[in-house]
Amino acid sequence: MMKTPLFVLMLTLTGLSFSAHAAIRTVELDVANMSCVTCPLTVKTALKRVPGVREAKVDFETKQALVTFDDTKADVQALQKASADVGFPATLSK
Ligand SMILES: [Cu+2]
Repeated sequence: MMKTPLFVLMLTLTGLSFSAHAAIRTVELDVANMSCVTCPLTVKTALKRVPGVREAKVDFETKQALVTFDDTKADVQALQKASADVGFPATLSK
């Protein structure tokens, strides 16, 4: 009967560390000024350099960026600034 409390404790600790570290969020941005197929690469690189960004997909056809980031380290404003700094102002879609 010693294993049950330990197991419960481990679950509790895992749950706590999750809520403290991982607040993963995905947003869609409308990106302005993308005029050729290499523009999305510039935006993608800029977005991925923002601390906390896990993934960035930038689509030339739809002019949109799909960005997944850790909410405790980055925010939409930081993403917008990174994109604008390389010449592509971005706004939150929808
Ligand atoms: Cu271009």
